[in-house]
Amino acid sequence: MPRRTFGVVAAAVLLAGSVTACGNSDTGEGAGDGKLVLGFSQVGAESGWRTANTNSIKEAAVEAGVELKFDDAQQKQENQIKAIRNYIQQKVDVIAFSPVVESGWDTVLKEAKDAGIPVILTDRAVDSADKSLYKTFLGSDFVKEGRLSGEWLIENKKDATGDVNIVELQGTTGSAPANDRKKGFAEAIAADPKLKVIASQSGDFTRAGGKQVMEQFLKAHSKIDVLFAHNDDMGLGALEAITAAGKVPGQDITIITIDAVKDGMQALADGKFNFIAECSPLLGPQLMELAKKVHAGEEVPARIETEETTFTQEQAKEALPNRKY
Ligand code: GYE
Repeated sequence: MPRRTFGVVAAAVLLAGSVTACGNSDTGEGAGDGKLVLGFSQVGAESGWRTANTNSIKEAAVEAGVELKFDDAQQKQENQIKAIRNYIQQKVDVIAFSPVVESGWDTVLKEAKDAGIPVILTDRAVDSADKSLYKTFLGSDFVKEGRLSGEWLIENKKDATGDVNIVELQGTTGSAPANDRKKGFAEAIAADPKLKVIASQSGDFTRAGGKQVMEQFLKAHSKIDVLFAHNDDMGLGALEAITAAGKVPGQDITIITIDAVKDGMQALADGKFNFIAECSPLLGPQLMELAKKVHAGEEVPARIETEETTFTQEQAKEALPNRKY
């Protein structure tokens, strides 16, 4: 269902704008058959979100007639740097990547720039001070996702008496979504002093990580009222730990997650989760359009954000039958 619209208005206007020039068509090995060659370095396959994101990019490339070179970095920055250097050597037309962590990209981005290959950041941001090292960022407002989660919790616990003890499962250490979701959530719950984060640790965005860290939390703390997990998969892993500890997820412990992939939405509809802030992985079509634009030398907005919503248990029940990923 095309129920989602993307992007800021400016972005939409620019993306819909007409192509004015054919650009530097002499770049890239694939230029022979006229196809744009896009080298994409993916973070890994750590979550349901990531799988949906990879599928979206692969499908959109086929549809857009783009020749995609794809590399899975298995959550390792060194692998991403290697892949990007490979793409530079192969003289691809455009490089896109989803940086596993925010820091440490300046050198390789400078190499791409010196080679005249435009770079698009997809999904996750970098902290480079030199913004000329990449053309644009396409992805979500992670701070907002954290804030919406915190605001829902304030409302949900407004009548609670005494401290509300929260444990937090962070995403990959140093990644933009982990940093920003933590920040947005903390800022929001600061408005209610009874909401207290008593433990916060990384579960690396995986089910196994979520389960293992939640087991530790449950051992160390006898009173846990809320779990805030930075993605569905860690929340799903934590469900096993919570059930094994003899507690009822969604009732004894209020669970908030981010993403809204199918398995997460199912857990929400089943009453095991209590709230999800959505993060859309369907970035493929916009990425292909942007790749064509930057290759043609056109101006693109510096930042293009996906539009997202939130889900309660009732809303999840309604949305689930049409959920594609
Ligand atoms: O939330 C998580 C994935 O970068 C937005 O990465 C993405 C995050 C997503 O592993 O499930």
